[in-house]
Amino acid sequence: MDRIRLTTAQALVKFLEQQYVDFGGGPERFVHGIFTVFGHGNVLGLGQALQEASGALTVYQGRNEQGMVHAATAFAKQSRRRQIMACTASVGPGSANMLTAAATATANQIPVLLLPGDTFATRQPDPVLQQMEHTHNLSITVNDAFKAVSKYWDRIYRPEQLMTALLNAMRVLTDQADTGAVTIALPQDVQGEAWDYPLDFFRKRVHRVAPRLPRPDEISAAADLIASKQRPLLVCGGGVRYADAGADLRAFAERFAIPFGETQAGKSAVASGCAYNLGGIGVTGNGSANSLAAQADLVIGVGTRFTDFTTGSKSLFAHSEVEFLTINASPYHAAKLDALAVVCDAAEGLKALSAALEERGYRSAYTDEIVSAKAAWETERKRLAGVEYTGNEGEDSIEGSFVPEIAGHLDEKLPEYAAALNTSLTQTRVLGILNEYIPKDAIVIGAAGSLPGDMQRMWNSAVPDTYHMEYGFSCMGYEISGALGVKLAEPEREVYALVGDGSYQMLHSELVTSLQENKKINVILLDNAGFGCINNLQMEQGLNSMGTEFRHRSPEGQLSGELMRIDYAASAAGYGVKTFRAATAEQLYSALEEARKQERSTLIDIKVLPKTMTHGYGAWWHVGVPEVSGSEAVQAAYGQKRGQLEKARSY
Ligand SMILES: Cc1ncc(C[n+]2csc(CCOP(=O)(O)OP(=O)(O)O)c2C)c(N)n1
Ligand SMILES: [Mg+2]
Repeated sequence: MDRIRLTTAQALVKFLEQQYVDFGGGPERFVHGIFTVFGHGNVLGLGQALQEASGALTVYQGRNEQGMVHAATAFAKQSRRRQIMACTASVGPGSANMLTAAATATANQIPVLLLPGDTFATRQPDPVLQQMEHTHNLSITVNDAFKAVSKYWDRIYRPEQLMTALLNAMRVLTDQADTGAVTIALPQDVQGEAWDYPLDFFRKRVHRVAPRLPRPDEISAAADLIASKQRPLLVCGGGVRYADAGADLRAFAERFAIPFGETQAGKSAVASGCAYNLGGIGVTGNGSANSLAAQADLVIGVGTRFTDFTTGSKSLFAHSEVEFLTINASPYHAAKLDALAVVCDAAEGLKALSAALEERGYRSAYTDEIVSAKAAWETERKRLAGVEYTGNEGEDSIEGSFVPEIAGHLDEKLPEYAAALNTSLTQTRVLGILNEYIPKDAIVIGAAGSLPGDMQRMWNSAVPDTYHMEYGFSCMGYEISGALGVKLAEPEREVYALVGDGSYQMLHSELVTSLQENKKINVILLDNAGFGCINNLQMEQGLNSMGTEFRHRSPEGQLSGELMRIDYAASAAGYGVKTFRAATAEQLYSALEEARKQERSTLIDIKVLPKTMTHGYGAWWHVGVPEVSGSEAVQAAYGQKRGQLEKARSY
């Protein structure tokens, strides 16, 4: 057998360069590049290997390990999991910094290959710089923490272990049902140790990823179930997008007159304009989708994990005889809600089910409900997009209420907010303007705070695959990092990260990487002076506002002083980002227009009135309300929760 003498790290890079996937359209490179933050744990081993490599992997320089892994995850998500990135961090803190993003990738089932450096396999220098010493078990390192957030985990103590580790890594990274972060920990000495690897290990490998086909008896049972129902409703999940099944779902909905709601991951699989697309469903869904969901006698989940946000903590699907049918590549997710499960690829399942239903001559019993539901939401959406703060004393200064429990206090508070932020813009108006003025084929990215809810409700995706939301983990800090990953995946399109002031403060380091790479991203920052959605949550459940607004400490010692005034535009301008400020609709229009003309990354610092996000629309969310409290408001909230729980399904 021909052999080649390489270090572990050199062998790793050589192998990754040779991995291809074939989803039916011919082989394509699987690993696009590698994000790095070098330190003593990886620069000499993996760093040297990358320097000597053929250059087939593009080497990126990350700024923060969490940020770079989010970027890598967004790249793979936008590539529909058909191309991935690797990420390497040093040891100790550098590796630990990747944990949050590893969890984000795994929660969202997005493949990413993580290569943290590790402490010495020989233990000769122990404790090496940044080593954590566990007196009861010397084999535990910081990297063991990745076991909880990875779909495959390994540590390479000997160079020859790399071969089985990498073959298993590829199995998981290309899995269509059960993928996520793959962590291969690389002790810093082993990275540089050599071995005579069989040459054949480095041959070009094409991983043929075939869609899982449904079994005919499963399809037949599913078609019989649908045929027995009058008012079925589809839930379009992320699996529809990964399977490239948007057109199949649309055809299925149109042929059998079945409306569908979109989850955060599934949104934009089909354009919003489709007559059967009711838009966002669930806790952050819209009133119309949720009202049809409440009346459905069959819920057909396609490629969805049925999270609490989609099911209203299992209370949304309230028809007395509702049953569940699922089409999912993962047997685990397919079995949720005690559904009749068809375990297969979304596109294949929909095609087969369509043929079976046609044989049965099926059509739903809806008459004009779908049209009127869509029209009703469009009216509400337009209202939201138009809401302005007039500032007129004595009259209603704002039209409509946003957060019902707070509406009573809102008029009283608005003048303070308006003065501190020097704005008259509501968040819903900003969303309306953005949706109207940014290019239809631009990609919008979001993750946490109140924006994902507003976007799931209000955003019209005119072009498929233009809505990129990380809501499997809802991880603050994904927005800007993710925008970079999306731009790397789709360099021809404009990308817009919609980010709250809280998320921006938490993590925006990859903005600098976007400048370095000349990959333009647009940051749309909505400054409402706080953790707005969490403030809503605490106040709705009977608590006071505490620790969720950005206020100075008061003379009394509480965080209840003046609202902080932060110039986010100035912060980004320092990096070299082209920045704009907007506190009126006109300023926002012109900032968007100018931002379009820029070649480098931009940021629009938009001041919005707190509490002017969307809220409500008929779905319950089960949260941890205290059972005992001296506050009547908390007691009342607990009573409401008990009442809701009685109506919710328990499994
Ligand atoms: C990493 C991380 N930490 C904490 C949270 C909990 N959390 C969810 S939203 C939120 C506040 C977000 O504030 P901001 O970005 O300003 O958005 P807003 O709600 O004001 O629109 C927090 C702290 C989270 N989702 N992610
Ligand atoms: Mg905020």
